[in-house]
Amino acid sequence: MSDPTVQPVPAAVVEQVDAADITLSNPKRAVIALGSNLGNRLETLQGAVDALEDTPGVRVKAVSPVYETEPWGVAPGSQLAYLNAVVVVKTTLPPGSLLERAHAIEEAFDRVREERWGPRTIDVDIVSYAEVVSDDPFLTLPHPRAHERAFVLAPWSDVDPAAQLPGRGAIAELLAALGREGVVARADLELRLPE
Ligand code: A4P
Ligand code: MG
Repeated sequence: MSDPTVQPVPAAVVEQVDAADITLSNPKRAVIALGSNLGNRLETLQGAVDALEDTPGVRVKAVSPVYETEPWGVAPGSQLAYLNAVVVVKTTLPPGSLLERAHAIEEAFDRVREERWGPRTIDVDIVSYAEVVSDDPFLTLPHPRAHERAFVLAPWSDVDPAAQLPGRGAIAELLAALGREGVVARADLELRLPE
């Protein structure tokens, strides 16, 4: 027999706990890398910046210059050039919720995942989140390849020259060691910081 003094909780009161609703009380700084090599690349990058700013719990603090970059990790000539940029945000979302939002933005821009490092309308990667270091494959922090990518480090150093990549050191030094081959500033293209 069930205890008649224990009232069942009406369904309406059972709160849906959505990961994206969980917020932290003190905002954290996160660095997000954007890349596009399909479709209207600049428009898509701007759309991603705007979508980040439209996210509850996310404020875009800085948007980097735009770079045109040779595709990394694929045979030369097999893919179109990328436009890459970096966005610095302050966020009350925990890292997992920020990644969910990144994936939702990719889906909104019809990102198709067919092959690893395949061409894409938009890639939204989390480069770093505060000082968090994690080897979780779902969200590795900092991004496991950021330190070896001038297309991430160059735009990042434009908006935050003194930045450190947790566990890897000063980004200025990482970039100096890598060089900027295949990574060219497109001063004629500009991303707007949302108002
Ligand atoms: N994941 C783990 N850690 C992270 C993180 N810090 N940020 C997981 C974002 N995602 C992270 O990613 C695969 C899985 O990685 C996700 O499900 C997520 O849970 P994906 O975006 O689905 O696939 P992908 O991007 O093709 O794979 P990957 O390995 O993330 O590729 P990369 O390293 O992002 O490289 N060349 C130039 N010039 N410019 C570019 O922007 N980008 C890539 C993609 C290749 N070559 C490029 C560029
Ligand atoms: Mg990715």
